[in-house]
Amino acid sequence: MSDCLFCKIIAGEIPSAKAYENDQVYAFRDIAPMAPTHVLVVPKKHVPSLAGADGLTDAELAACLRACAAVAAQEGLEGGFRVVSNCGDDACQSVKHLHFHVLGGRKMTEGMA
Ligand code: DGP
Repeated sequence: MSDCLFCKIIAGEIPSAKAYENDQVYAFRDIAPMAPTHVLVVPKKHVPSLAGADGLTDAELAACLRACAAVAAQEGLEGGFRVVSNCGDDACQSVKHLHFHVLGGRKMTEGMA
């Protein structure tokens, strides 16, 4: 999508700190990290959120979760990590391109909300 921030990042039109990439997925460091490791994993195909995941094949959706695990391993998050995908306004999703936050490198808080 031409007006989508993350599509522009995937296309290299906006710079990002790449953390991981394969044919289906691009991952880069969040501009405002909330943990020592905070990487955003995004499908290269534009869908607005998890609620729009029907726009991805099962393989493309699975590739996102596999990439989250690959990022965690690459970043050395042996102690654990958290994966979050905000979906819609009630979840405070600010960028309307499906993405998964991979957070780690410190003890997470117990609450998720
Ligand atoms: P969410 O609120 O779940 O939609 O998360 C969007 C994230 O995207 C937020 O943590 C900040 C990050 N972000 C926004 N703009 C940019 C950008 O231009 N570059 C990078 N690397 N991250 C961005």
